[in-house]
Amino acid sequence: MKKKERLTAYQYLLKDKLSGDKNRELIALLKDIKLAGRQVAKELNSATLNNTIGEMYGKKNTHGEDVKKLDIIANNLFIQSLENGGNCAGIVSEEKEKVLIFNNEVSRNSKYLVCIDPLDGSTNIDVNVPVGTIFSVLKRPNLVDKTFSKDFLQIGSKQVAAGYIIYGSSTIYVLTVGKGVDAFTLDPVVQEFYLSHENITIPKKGRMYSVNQGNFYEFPLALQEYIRWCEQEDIKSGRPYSLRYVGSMVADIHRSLLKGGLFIYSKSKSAAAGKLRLLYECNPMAFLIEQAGGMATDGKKRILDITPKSIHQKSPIFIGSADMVKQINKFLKSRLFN
Ligand code: P6P
Repeated sequence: MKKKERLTAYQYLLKDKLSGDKNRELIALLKDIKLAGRQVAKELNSATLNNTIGEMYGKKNTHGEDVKKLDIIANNLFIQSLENGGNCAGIVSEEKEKVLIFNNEVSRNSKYLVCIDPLDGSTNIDVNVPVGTIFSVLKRPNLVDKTFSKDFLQIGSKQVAAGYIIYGSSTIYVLTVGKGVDAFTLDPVVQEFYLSHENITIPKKGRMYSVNQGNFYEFPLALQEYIRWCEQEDIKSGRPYSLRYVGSMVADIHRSLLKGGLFIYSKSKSAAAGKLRLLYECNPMAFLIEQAGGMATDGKKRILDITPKSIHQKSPIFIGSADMVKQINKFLKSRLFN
């Protein structure tokens, strides 16, 4: 029997989803992201031995969160690969307060912009829990003028590509270019990502909900009611559901994508807009999950319809299996979610 050919991410995209000259620059940009992903995976795998685990000597990021040494290492690797690749005109990064516009001749004329969380969930690195990179690709709205910060403030439905790289027992690059979702697993020997999951669809139903239960009494009453509903026994709907919460968005979303489930990061008494950022966490995950047949809202509207007002703007997010998002939306539409 003919052995199934192993296609690299580049070969797979070139063959079908990004065929044609018009997509050459986007495929090249996605390769630049993969390169940095491979470098970050190597840094993570040797972090304990290289003493790059831990905080950056009390440094805080723009959001007041402790910065890990690997946050900075990952951020620099992605900036270096995207700037030198020449396929991206500028980036918004969780690790940088302001927009970074690339000034070299080639990048300045690129068609694309990238919003990125270089290392999401980095608080988990010290305990060897999967972490990830989350990225979103936008088209520059105006190819004549130079790039400005406002060019990044596009609604999520305008993304041309999005995805994440999960650094776990395997390093897996999960990607959508608006034609479904595919995943590519890193072969650590040849250092290449090969197609491993084609046209992934998220189960319509699921029995796992993912929320930081410790915030329960800070949540709006409507969300408290939904969580209590998940805990009740009801054979017909498969309840009680199971609570699974890694504390790393990429890991919780990856499980939901493959097994079905609902990931929740809500607003609360101490976080009026939740914690996760729209441009480089909520939007890319919402684009990818919708492409896999799931849904993503902020409790009132579709994440991809939100007009961003600032580059680090936060949003509540309820994302995952379509039936589970529809179910929680019934609870959240009540006046008890205001
Ligand atoms: P909490 C990691 O810090 C992160 O940004 C996401 O990856 C994760 O889903 C969330 O924060 C966890 O936040 O408040 O539950 O610890």
